[in-house]
Amino acid sequence: MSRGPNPLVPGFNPDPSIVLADDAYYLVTSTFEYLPGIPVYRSTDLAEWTQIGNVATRPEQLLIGDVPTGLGVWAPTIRYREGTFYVIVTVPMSPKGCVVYTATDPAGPWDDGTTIEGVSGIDPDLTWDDEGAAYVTFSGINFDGGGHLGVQQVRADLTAGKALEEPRSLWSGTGLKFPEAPHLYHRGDWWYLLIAEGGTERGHSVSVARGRSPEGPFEGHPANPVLSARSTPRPIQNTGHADLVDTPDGGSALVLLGMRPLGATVAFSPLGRETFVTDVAWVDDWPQPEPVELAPRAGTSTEEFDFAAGDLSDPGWLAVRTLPTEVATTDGGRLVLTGDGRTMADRHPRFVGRRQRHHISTVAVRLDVTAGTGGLASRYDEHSWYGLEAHTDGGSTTVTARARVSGLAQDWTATLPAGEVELRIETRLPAGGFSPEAMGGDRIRLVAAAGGEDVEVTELDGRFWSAEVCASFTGRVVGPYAVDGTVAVAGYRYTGSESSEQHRPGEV
Ligand code: 6LW
Repeated sequence: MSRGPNPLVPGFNPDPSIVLADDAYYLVTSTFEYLPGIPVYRSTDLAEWTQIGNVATRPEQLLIGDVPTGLGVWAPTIRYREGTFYVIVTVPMSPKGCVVYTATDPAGPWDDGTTIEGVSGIDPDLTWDDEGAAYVTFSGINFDGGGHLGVQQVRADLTAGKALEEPRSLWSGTGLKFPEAPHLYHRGDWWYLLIAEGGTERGHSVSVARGRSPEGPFEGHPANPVLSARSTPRPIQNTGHADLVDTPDGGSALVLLGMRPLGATVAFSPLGRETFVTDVAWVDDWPQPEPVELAPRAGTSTEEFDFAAGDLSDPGWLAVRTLPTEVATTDGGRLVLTGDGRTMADRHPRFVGRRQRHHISTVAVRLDVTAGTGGLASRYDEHSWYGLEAHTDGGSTTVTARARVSGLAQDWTATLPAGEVELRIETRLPAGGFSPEAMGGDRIRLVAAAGGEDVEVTELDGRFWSAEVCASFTGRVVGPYAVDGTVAVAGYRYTGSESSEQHRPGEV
């Protein structure tokens, strides 16, 4: 039985990095244009995780207020040394560039970060040699149009914020595209360089090399890539971007990103890139990862917020290019969002949300929309989202279901009695067998309930809001929004579960 559960940290949680410090594990993932940025998850057994905070809780730590969609926070690395936690990350298109944050408590607060000049690239790793010299190893990119430069490295002065030398090229894999996500480890007599190659789609792979010094030269594993799900019917695809850690039982494991595509032949992943785990054996001083197995947690997971004071302080709330507290306030057990005409199609929607973490899920909000127009949306980005929007006028509430995909728009309308309205987004797995539904993606019901009436406003084909179609690096983030006036949210409830019925790509 391979290590699990898998997904390990479900929902929109790509590019995981992990560190073991004082008997606890800490794991961080990418957040792109969302704030707060870089969630910090903690576990004592490498199996069950709690989000204890975020690295970037103040906008000045990231400067992504107007960052293009898809950019922002890419691929952090977390490390621990002599009582201090370090997170190094690149924020492409932000003046922050390649930046290192430190904290003594990983729950925060983290400092404002120090930009390291002289690192042009993505996916930075941080390690130290035996003398304490800091090495930043990264995937070099010429941002002036010169493309990928392979895996590079500099020694750096983390306090002064500068590279101490010109980048040197290290080993760059077997020739697959985009050698990236490097991590460097000292173990026994060897330094190991773990990288991703093949790109973050179905070709994604983990390759490894080793050398006697952190600067190389590195020799690749004869059987690279040592892990990939490409061209297999495995239920977890796109596996790559891995980080190595010791397990509680004295072994080794990788945490890595992967996707759970739904569908028999062409398959689609509603939840985007999630974090998985797999065991690693050591054979002739080489790491040999096990294939990544699907092992979802059993039972139903529930999250409920009634917006009594402080509820928005839960670290799982996200907003777009700004903090949740800039968009919404809590007032007497209600979450209040104020619209200013901007919609979910705007780069700055009046929206707060949480990650959808299960294929079978319901998100329900109870809204007072007598003083405004707003609703409940599920967002990949401003081009790709769906939801329900409501407004009460006189004796009735008009509910409009909206579906948006890359410039395509469709709306459906229903009329319900006036009064508090419950809006629900429900997702479920597609039917199996040879049915048209089995061609991929989940099914999405948009439901409204008021005055004792429960109306399915529409049902959507979830393929259109999957990582493969949205190409947005994110996942689904679901929550309330306001367009105009004031929208009061009386409660937010999430329930989610998985089924052993998930289809495997290539199987019918
Ligand atoms: C990340 C790179 C990648 O920096 O996608 O998975 C980028 N591959 O390693 C954004 O997640």
